[in-house]
Amino acid sequence: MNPPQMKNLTLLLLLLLLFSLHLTSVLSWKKDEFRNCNQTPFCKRARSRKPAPSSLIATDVSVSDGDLVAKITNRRDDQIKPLILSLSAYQDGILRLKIDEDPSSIPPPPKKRFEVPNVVVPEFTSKKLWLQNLDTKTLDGDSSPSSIVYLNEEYDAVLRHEPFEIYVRDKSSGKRVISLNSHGLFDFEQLKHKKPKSDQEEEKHDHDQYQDDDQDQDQVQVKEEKDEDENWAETFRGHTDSRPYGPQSISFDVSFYGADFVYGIPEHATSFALKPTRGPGLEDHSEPYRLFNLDVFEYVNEAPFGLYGSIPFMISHGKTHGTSGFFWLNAAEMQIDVLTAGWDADSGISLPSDRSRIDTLWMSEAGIVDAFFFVGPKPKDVVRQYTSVTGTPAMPQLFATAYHQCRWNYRDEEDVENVDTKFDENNIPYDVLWLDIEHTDGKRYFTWDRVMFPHPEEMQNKLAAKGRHMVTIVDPHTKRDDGYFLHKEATQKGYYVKDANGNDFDGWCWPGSSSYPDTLNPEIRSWWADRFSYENYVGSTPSLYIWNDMNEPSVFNGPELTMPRDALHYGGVEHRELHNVYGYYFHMATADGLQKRGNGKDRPFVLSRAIFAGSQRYGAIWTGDNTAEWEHLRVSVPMILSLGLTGISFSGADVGGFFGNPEPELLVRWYQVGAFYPFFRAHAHHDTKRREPWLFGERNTELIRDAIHVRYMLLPYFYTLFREANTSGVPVVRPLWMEFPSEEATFNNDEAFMVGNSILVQGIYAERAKHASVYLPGKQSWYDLRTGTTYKGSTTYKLDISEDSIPAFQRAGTIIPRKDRFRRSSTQMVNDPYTLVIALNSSQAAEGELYVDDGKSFDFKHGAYIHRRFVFADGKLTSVNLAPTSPGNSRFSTSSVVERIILLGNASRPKSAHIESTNLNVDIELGPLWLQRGRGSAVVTIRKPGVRIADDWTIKIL
Ligand code: NBV
Repeated sequence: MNPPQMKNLTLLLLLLLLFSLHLTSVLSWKKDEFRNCNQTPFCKRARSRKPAPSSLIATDVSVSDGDLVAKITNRRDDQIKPLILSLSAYQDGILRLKIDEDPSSIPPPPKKRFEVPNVVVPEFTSKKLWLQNLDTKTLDGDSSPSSIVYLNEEYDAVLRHEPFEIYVRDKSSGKRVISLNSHGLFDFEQLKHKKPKSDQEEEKHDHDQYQDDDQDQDQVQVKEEKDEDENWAETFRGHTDSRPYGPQSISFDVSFYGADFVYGIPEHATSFALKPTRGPGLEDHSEPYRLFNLDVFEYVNEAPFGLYGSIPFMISHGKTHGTSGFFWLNAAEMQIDVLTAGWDADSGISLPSDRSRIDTLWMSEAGIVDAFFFVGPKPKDVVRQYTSVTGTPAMPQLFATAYHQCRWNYRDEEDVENVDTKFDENNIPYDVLWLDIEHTDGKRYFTWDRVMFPHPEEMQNKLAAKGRHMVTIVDPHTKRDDGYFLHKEATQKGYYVKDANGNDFDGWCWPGSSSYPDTLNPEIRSWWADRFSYENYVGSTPSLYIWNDMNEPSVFNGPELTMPRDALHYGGVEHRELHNVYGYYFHMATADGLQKRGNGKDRPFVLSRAIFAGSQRYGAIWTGDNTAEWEHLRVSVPMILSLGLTGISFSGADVGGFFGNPEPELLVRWYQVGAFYPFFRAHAHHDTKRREPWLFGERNTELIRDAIHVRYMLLPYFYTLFREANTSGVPVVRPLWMEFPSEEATFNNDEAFMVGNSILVQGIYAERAKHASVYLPGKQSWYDLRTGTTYKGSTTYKLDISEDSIPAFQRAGTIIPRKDRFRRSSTQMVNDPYTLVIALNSSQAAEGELYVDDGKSFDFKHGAYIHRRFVFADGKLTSVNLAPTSPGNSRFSTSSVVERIILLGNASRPKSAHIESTNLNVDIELGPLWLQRGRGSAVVTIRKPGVRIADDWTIKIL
């Protein structure tokens, strides 16, 4: 070996050593590696302020371009430059508030603050209600004027001039819904230019002249210098991030009225109803909810620490007002306190006390105020209002709504083939097989390890022949290897994020030294999207889809395992300003790439770990690296509920738990709950034992098969719900109170959840559970999903539990479409006949819907779909068309028929049924509700009515 070779080898060994040391240190979560509020200067500052009447006032209030505009001035300090404010109203009860620095101020701000682009959907702007006249008056009980903005028939918004406050109120009663700055905590740190050292010296000299020469003063001075230094840089665990514009944080208080609980602001592994973080009765060191996208290894339960995604949208719900929401479009680190009653006891502030109120404190490191108030008042109104701003969830392909099998890693082509065959041998359907980072050539994404995966196309085509798909992983960290085409091109084009000195940022991740594409820039996004064309991604085929991991972004040697806050993006944006939205743009560009490739017709499927508000438009998300523990199974439900409430309907947790080896019982229970997750995927860390469904003995295989079968039977129902989410924003999996908004007993229940409006599922989260306590809400009854046994509503039951299944019920008054024949994959079930399960209510009536399209293309956007409403009343079942039939629409049809109709709760015992369109009579028999297990009480079954789901028809029970 020559000396340069020796040197390289030593360097490599050293790096490997460092890397393995680093890995062992991150493989179990250490709180200390992440900042807490006290170690985060803006959070510490904001939390130390006390509530008091605000010294801010709104001046120069006028109407401009359909908005209410004003200046926000500090009446106690005329040295502080006024801020500019605008208030705009949008259709459907939405108020948008913007506050920023004034570009025309003297001196002007050193740069424009970051306003998050491409999150608000373009259609939203057309919903603006143009304000015509200024409506300013002194409201009852006030001493200063307020300006009023019309929102809708029931609600308006009020800008109170002095002290500055904004609130939305119910017009008829005058009662408040949401307010901002009612506790005077609004604070906006304006950008500064760092003064040259000479000026600082001069100031110090001037200052010295007025000081006595005693020791106390010296100490004050040292502290001031330290504070001054802290303004321009911040240090955490040996990392120093420069702050070229000084502190630039924003904070304010928001109050929700008529509220019993607040929810949302994912992603945290916590309860669904957010627990208070500060105020009387809580320990001093309790932390606020942190929104900062981080790669947290082995995260723990019940922690407000930030995980992989951030959605700064909070929803309140309560008996008095109903539901309302507040969304702050801001991508910098955010911290949010939920305050306990009495936290403001000595503030001298008295707010209307006629309604229960929850106060919160919002703090962000940078950006502007761009906030949206949603008036509700029903839960589904709020999600509709929010998704009209950030977009409704994308409509997935049918295959993506079925079961996914993943592992880090399926080793090679033989492994893939074996796993695939075993599913068939064990009669377990699955749709997608996933390949993790090891499938690549040295973690160079868009490449294949040619020894392990020499025939990628052939491998994918074999799966595709059974109607199955493959997903490969593509992460943002790009190996800095001059021989790697992606790196070469990105370097030449200048497409990487830069460090504070303007060089390509170089961080450490799976491939070693890595750089990161700057997908904030639309040009770079378009380039990134083109990487997914079949020509560019060699070895990819039309049945291959993508998984974006580590896009927080994860940087092993960065502060808190992410990118330094002073890294620079397109347009001079500091990483601190956009951190939480980095992964979103990466996800967006990847989804765009899949949409553009080939014939450009197929809907993309991209799973992303990092998320931001609006991620629902680009694909699915999962809750990251959970652990094979019962508590992680339990917390998966509130996590998925929170995501759904904040727009991200297509989400799931790793079934089985990523880290560790689940006991078979836990694995089975996880499959039973996971079968109802919107995104249903099993996944495992490479250090865990293999855990494909057939590896735990015959009985457990049977139980897991059964759980997966439930999902496949219910696919028509799930697909219909995905379409509902796609059109209205209402999530597939919802909290009970979304369906039963006035039932207090449901408000903090996060162990049970609704799948659509018809199915209630109660998870089992404990070992060897023999009983479960289940609350069934509403006035109507519920039917056990498998046995048809009836239970009265508004009652808590203590149910006996077996290993076979978890409690799940169909709500009386609903109709669920199913497909009961089992195939290898969802694709192979496309033409299968349907079963309709009619759960009759006390009036012997029920309703349900079915949505069907080609499961793949965008033709549904041009009307190529079937959308039926099934109505059962007066002994007749009718299928009504819900799809528009305008002549310009493209057509979709299917010859699929209804092969079975099951009636639950029928008062009489009918003999036969008459099909009006064909004038035929068919038999009515007693049959099992749940075919596969052949259990449960026999129920009334209309066999082979043979009506096509595409047609109008009526069936009369005789
Ligand atoms: O790519 C490897 C894993 C992946 O399996 C997992 O799902 C991601 O959340 N990835 C994280 C990186 C390493 C985790 C220890």
